[in-house]
Amino acid sequence: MASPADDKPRICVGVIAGAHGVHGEARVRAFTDDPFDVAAYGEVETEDGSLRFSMTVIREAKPGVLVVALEGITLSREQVQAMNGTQLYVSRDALPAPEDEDEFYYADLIGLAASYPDGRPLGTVLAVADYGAGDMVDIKLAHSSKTIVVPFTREVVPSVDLKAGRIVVNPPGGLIDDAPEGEVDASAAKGAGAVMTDPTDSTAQTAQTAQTAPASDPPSPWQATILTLFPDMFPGPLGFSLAGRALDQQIWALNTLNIRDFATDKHHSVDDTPAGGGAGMVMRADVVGAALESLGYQGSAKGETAEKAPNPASISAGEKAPNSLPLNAPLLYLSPRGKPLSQSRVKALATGPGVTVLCGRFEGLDERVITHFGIEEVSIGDYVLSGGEPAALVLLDAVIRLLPGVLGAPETLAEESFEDGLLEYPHFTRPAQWQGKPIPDVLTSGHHGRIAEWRQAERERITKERRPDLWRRYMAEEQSGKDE
Ligand code: 6GU
Repeated sequence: MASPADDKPRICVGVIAGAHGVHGEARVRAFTDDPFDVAAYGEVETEDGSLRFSMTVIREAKPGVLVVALEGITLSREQVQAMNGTQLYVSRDALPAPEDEDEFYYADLIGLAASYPDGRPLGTVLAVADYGAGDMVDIKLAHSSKTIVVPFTREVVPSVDLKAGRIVVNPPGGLIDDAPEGEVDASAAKGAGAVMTDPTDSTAQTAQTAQTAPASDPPSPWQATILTLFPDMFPGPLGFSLAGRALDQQIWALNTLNIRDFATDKHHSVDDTPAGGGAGMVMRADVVGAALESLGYQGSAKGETAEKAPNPASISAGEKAPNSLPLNAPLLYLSPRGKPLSQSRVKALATGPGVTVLCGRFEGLDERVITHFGIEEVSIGDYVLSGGEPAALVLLDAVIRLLPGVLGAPETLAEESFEDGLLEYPHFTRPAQWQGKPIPDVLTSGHHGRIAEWRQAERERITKERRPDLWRRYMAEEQSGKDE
């Protein structure tokens, strides 16, 4: 995709990953081979070209994520936060030529004509991306509206000729006839990776440097907005494994707001002693209220459900808030007093636009904030944590794994605990004997019917033993099912 100003290809070198400090510095996740190079190619611009600035790297916050000062532009912390998820592009011309003649920038491949080995036209390269299993090429077929995705391997893409503007593609058998309309969608390509290595002796390739502009607008990420006194606790464990990959792939986006930034006195105090006396401190209504209002939440004097509106104050005219908060994202306050979190609530959150989570600290939050904004209180169990942040991480983890594209095999979701009111059956794998203990015979019998029966019986036994509450509900539902 070209910048609005001209048709020159651009490379995405990084993405804003949140605000840092109080002076409008930003965290940037770098896509460059060496993360520090994210600032090395001169000015960057946003996808729509509306903002341009250069950056100075202050330090690396964690691997691949840099704290940068934005040069030639003055943004408040809130404005930087509102840009969370914004991709930063440089002109293709600003980047050095790939070192190896077998390497290509993704941007150089987009738009090339693809043909079969015998010269018949196949289509046009729409996008190139690494979805996690090596570089893949999206090709819009010449004689249909369909798109196919093929691996960028020597076997499938035996030749790339940039000068001639052509690649040769040997589509794996069955791919073209079988691809149902719309199923293979280039919009899933978020424009990953820029330098790809043409395979020589291996079949898979490595994406090495920056990213190209997306071939089409990616779906907007599921938006997690966290109000906390400890923004550095996020993404924490959610930066790893499945959730971390999904964050990189922009399946979800994280925006943290430091509640302390909304304190108005010179000590930046966020809490005070409880009215009526007693131990501990209470989070102040004015400070937390200002933080929520900065996001566009508008309270109601009667304490009805909070309404959500974009916050015009957070973004100046002419700027785009690419990750502006999703309207109607539910507003939750995590506290041990809340309604217990359930898998069905988690599922409902996963199908929505995102969630805004207020993390409590100290003894609690001034009750007027809860009623004014109509906040839903949620607990993650009957024990007390020192603050809502670990609970927020738990809640987000539970939701993120359900977002489309995060788990490899959705069928594993169907059989897991709570899905139908029963806990999961026990699992076994090799070795067949361990510490004198065998794997139950039925599981190695190959008899699918008997295996399914055994697993169901085990689920019932374990649920009855460990969770009489779930067992009673399960039995009641079985009974009412029979009565219908
Ligand atoms: Cl959400 N917060 C705190 N502080 N403690 C908890 C909790 C939440 N859920 C269970 N215990």
